[in-house]
Amino acid sequence: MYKIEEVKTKPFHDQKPGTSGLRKEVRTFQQPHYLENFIQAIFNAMPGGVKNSSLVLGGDGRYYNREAVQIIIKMAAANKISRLLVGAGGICSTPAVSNMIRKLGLSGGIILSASHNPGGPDGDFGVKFNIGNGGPAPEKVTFNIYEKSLALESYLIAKGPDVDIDTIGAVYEICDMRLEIIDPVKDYVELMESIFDFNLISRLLHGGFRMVYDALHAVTGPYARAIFVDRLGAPEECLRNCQPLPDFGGGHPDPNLKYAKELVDIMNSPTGPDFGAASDGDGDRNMILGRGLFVTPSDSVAILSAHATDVPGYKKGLCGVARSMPTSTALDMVAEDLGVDCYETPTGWKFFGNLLDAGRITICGEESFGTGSDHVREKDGLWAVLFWLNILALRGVSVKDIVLTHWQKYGRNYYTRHDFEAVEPEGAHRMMRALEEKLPRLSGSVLASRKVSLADNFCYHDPIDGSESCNQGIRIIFEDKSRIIYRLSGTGTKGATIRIYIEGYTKESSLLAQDTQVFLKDLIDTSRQISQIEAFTGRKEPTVIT
Ligand code: VG1
Ligand code: CO
Repeated sequence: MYKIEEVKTKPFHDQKPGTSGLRKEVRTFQQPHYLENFIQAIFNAMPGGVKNSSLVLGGDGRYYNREAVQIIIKMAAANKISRLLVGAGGICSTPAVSNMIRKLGLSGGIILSASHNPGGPDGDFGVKFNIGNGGPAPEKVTFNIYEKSLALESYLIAKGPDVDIDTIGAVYEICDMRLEIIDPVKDYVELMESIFDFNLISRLLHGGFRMVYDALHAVTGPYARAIFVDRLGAPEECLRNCQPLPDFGGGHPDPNLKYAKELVDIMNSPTGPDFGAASDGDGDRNMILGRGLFVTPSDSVAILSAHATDVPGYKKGLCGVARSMPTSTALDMVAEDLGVDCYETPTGWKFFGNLLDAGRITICGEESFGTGSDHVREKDGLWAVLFWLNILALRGVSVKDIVLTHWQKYGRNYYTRHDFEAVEPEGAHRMMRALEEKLPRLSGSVLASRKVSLADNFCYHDPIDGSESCNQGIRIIFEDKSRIIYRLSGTGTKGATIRIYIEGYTKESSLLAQDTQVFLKDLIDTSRQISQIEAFTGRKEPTVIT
């Protein structure tokens, strides 16, 4: 019924994977051969080759997800992949894919998602490739994929009818490939049960404690229903926007103060719920809110690490922790207190993989609403939510109590990220080059009455495989622990996105409850002056502040 064809093609030159996979506008992916080329490049670059390989495939349900699944099924069969598992409906969250690869010992996985970017015909689409450890392909693999994409002359596809991907348990033979349609939720729920004290959390949710979870119409809806309502017994009303939609209901599936504003408003009401959380398009990010309080992701990873032994899965303590370079140094102080190592990696989850595999770290996180542990090789939104619930259930206190107690002990790292999106790329690159040239003069200088202790362009030396990843962001670190960091995004799809990360630290108890933008005002002003961002880009104010 299926006939393998070799289709002649020409390489596209813009298929270089960014921070996490290839992310482009849907329209770009809809061009003839565009998706096919990238998938063929992945198959050609697969570590270990395609022969006898097994893959899992799923996506966040965004526009073009179903079409892409059909194309990839037929290409996998033609390329002689031996076993392909597809999440029913073409659905699977990023952490669930990671779990599936590990649990079933697969060779890798393909995730169809542009994560937190908007969806729909005018939105974005993306493809991520994960390797056999369950994590995002490391740079040596993504560089190889790119090289293969540039050399492509043809791709293989099995021509034939579309497959019914909606029946869990269905098994097909396509060419010589075994195709299985699987439940994308079940194994993930079992994994969560093996880590957290579900009975304790269930008692909390039955005892007057009110939570609300917002899936932003993205992939975590079915996972949240299975866990919070079906398994833990929370009322249905605790779920918001839990029906996945191809255009995410017109919103950005990005859990932050701007794009999850409805949830933030609910949590800011004096009579609001005790706990609020949200996740992104593909389910790997999380936002945590208490009543009237937003927990910064940098604080969240520090607090979870400090309370790790509250959770059955981490009873033995942590072997080490890690954070991405722009993430605040709140985690470093917890690590010092626990007597474990704290690693600093470039932005992007792929850099945690080696440390996790080598047993050097247990928990890690990024300022961009990503938190995770060695339970999978991706950041994991619902895992972070359950971690918080487990701590709250055990301690019987509020989110605010936990956060204030933490600040009193360690001090507070005020933190904000200013994003300048869709900037004209030429200006953005010139600004970064100018900053780089200024670095030697900045070291040791005094800016707005703070002495600069280090100014450099971050270069990472992987302690496990010795690889080097340079040009990962401009760091300006001051003697009082304040930091200003500049990076260009690797996930934006329109023009360039400049991210400026600003951090200030205090241990003064009278200064612990300030407004973040007010506390950081002089550092924010300094960050604009040093970079001359307005002169280079014409932008005065950021598009998004988190
Ligand atoms: C952004 C975040 C980064 C995160 C990446 C992928 O990358 O800053 O921390 O790992 O998105 O997250 P960039 O290059 O745009 O700054 V996800 O939820 O899109 O997998
Ligand atoms: Co994501």
